[in-house]
This record gives sequence, structure tokens and C-alpha cells, in this order.
Amino acid sequence: MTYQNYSLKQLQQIDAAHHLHPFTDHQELREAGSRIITHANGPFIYDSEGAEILDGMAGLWCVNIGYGRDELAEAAYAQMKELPYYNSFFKCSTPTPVLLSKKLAEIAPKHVNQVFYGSSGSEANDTALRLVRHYWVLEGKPEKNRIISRKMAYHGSTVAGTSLGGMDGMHKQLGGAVPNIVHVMMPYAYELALPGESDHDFGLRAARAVEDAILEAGADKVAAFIGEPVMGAGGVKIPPASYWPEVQRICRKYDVLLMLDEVITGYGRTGEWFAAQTLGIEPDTITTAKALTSGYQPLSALLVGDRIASTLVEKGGEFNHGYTYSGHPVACAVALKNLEIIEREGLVDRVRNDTGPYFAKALQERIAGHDLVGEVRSIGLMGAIEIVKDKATRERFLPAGSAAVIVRDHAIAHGMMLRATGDTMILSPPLIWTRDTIDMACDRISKALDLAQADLRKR
Ligand code: PXG
Repeated sequence: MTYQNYSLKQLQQIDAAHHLHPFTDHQELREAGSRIITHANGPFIYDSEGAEILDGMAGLWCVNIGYGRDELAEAAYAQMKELPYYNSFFKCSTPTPVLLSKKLAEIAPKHVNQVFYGSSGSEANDTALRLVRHYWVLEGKPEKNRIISRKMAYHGSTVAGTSLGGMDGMHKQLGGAVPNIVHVMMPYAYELALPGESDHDFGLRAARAVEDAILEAGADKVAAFIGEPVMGAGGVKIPPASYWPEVQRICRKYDVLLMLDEVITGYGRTGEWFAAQTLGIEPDTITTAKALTSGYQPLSALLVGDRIASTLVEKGGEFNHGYTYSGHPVACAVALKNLEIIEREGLVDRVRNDTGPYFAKALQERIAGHDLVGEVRSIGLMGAIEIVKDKATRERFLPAGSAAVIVRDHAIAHGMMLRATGDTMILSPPLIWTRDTIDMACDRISKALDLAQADLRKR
């Protein structure tokens, strides 16, 4: 690889001079220099200094089958040689998106049988927003246009993704969101439940915030509700079991479409192919990306339920939307091979029956008791650790978010990559993790917590 002719220092200098990174303070980045990851294998990533780091985030919630899979490289190579690109506009198609669509219809919930491709989760959510609004126009109800989302939701970084999302910092820089999107409370019991309120009751109350928003606008003005089954970037916020069935009931009652954003939860993370199956709900659209290719190629698939798809066909007329790379043949070839590997290795079942429960138990038994930890929670192979100053009162360290960064930096220094969002540590490892890998992760996280505690005491 050409980078091997450059020293770490040189790469960092060039990076600072020319490369604008996502979600980054570029002044800070220039002072610190970036961490340069040069290669990876299985569950480990390696930086340019040769440090081996256990990747607790599967890249960015995506490398579900782990690194170093020759089969995916071979699938891409073979497809590039045969047909690197052709479009799927103008009544054309290529074989790999055709076959991938069939596969996705097989593994998706029964009532979901159509797929619209893009290259990222953000693009897929743009498609979803356009599609549900188009659906209601076709149904003769163009005024049924409002979309209800939630505070702290993350639905991507395009204008539509940011507008759908509920991140204040992103909205502040947007200078004008897509109109007619509103945000209601998130289902996060740890911070929002009232004193004495059970998780169950809190879940129902959070769902009723959706109903209130529908009633406020009038049901004839509301197109859809969008939500992540488990809020990912917002801090692995797992709603109480009462939440989603109630949201679904409310959506049905008022004839509001349900859009599920499974960009993080799709393809096995919660122990089923899709969280919709884990939760037993029937969304009208399912946004997926990331682990569809285990991150080896950029690809997203908006899975579309029969209700919307049949209206598109019955009413006809062009849906004026699409991307050059919709159904990219190479990305789809890689996705097909990725899904084949997930199936062959039984990774979804393994998460459901073995590693998921073991991960939950390990977090409870080995992490939850630490003085710095207010709560641990997980679903499948997706977990969170809340960092607090006082376990009993749930008081946080100030300034907000500063303690989690200390934990994270110690973790990385001790060979454990995890992510800090606010005061929440996040884990979303590759599905190839075994019980041994989970033990190794807990060893390293415990160590990082101890070191962080010593630092925080000194402050
Ligand atoms: N929806 C959800 C639920 C996501 O998590 C997107 C949409 C957008 O996908 P693309 O492919 O356009 O990035 C995401 C992406 C983080 C982090 O810091 C999370 C995401 C992306 C970048 C950073 O946790 N999720």
C-alpha cells in the first residue's frame, strides 16, 4: 500500500492540511493529530504504531462479520471485473441487486417485500421521507404530510436526515430544516422516568407523547412516525418493553405509517435479522445500511412494506427520486456474500442464544458494580454503560461528557475501542465476538474505569 512510504507524522500532517473529518472540531484535531488505523483482522484493528485494539464498535456499528474477510474482497473483485457499474434507472437492472432484493425479502418481516437502494443510511432516510409523503399524495391525502420523530434521534447527516433527527447541535447549524417534522420525548427511563414511575408506565407515557403529537396536528395531517428501535448514536437507549407495541397501536389507530430506522439494529445486532422481529412490530418502512455489507462497501437498503409498495404499483406515476448508485452491482455483490456468511456462521442465532445473553450477564456482573457506573443495559450485542459521579443520586460529573471521555481514552490506551456519547459509553461489537472476547472486553473496560476513577478523584 502506498501509505507505507509515509511516516505516521507525515500522514497526520497531510491529514490536517487537507482532510475535513465528519463531526470534528478541526482546531482540536490539528492540535492532537488523528489516530491512523492502518489494518484490521477479525475483531482487532491496528494503528500505525502497531497497537492492537479490540474494536468494541464494529467500526461505526457496521463491521458485523469482523475484518479481514477475503470472501468479500473476492466478491467485489469478481463483480468489478464482470460489471463494475450499470444503473438501475430507465427500466434497467443488473443481477446482483435483483438477487439481493430477493434475499432481503426472505429475511425481512413477512409483509416487507420491496427494496430501494442507496449508498448510506442518510440517503435511505431521504428516500423514506420522500416515499411516505409520496404515498399519501397517491392516496389522495396530500395534507397528511407531517412526520413525528423524537428528540436525540439520529437519522443521518443530510438535510433530510438532520431534519428527521433530534440532535440540537445539528439543527442549530442547519439554517432551516425540512418543513413539518416535529420531535417528541425519547423513551429513556433512566433520565426521564418520574420518581416512583415503573419502566412499564414510563414506556406507555413516552408512547403517548406520540399520540399527543398526532392529536395536536390532527390525524389527517400526520403521515408517519419515525424511530430507531433502540436509539444508537443518542446513547443506546433501550425503550421499556411497553413502548413499541403501544406506539404501533397508536399509529394504527390514527392511520399513521410506522418508519423504523434500523441502520444500526439491522442484520443481526439484536439477535434477529431485524429489530422489528425482536420487538414484534410491523413497520411500513425499514431503513438499513451499515451491516448490510458489514461496512465493506457503502450500501443502504430501504425495505418497503406491502402497503406502500402496492399503492406505488396500483396508482402508478413516476416516483421522482433515485441515486446514481442505487443498486450498485459491486456493493450488492458484497452484501450478498456478507449475508451468506452471517447465515453460514449462524451469527444471528449466536447473538440471540449465546453471546447476547452472555454479554448482558457480563456487563451486569463485571461492570455494573463499579463506583463510576450508574447503569448498564444491553440488547443483543449492543450495550451502554452510564458514567456517574454518584450511583445513588445519578448525579453526573461536570462538565457534561468529560468523564466518559476519560474512560474512553484509558480504554483505547489499554487496547479497547469504545465510544463515548455524552456520559454514556457505548459498545456495538462485531457479531463474531465469542464469550472469550466479551471477557477480554470486560477486563479492559474494568481497567479503564479504575484508571478513570483515580483521575477523577484527583480533579
Ligand atoms: N440512521 C441511524 C439510526 C444511524 O445510526 C444513519 C441513519 C445515517 O447513516 P449514514 O450511513 O448516512 O451515516 C445512522 C448513522 C455515532 C455515529 O457517532 C452513528 C452513525 C453515523 C456516524 C456516527 O454513533 N449512524
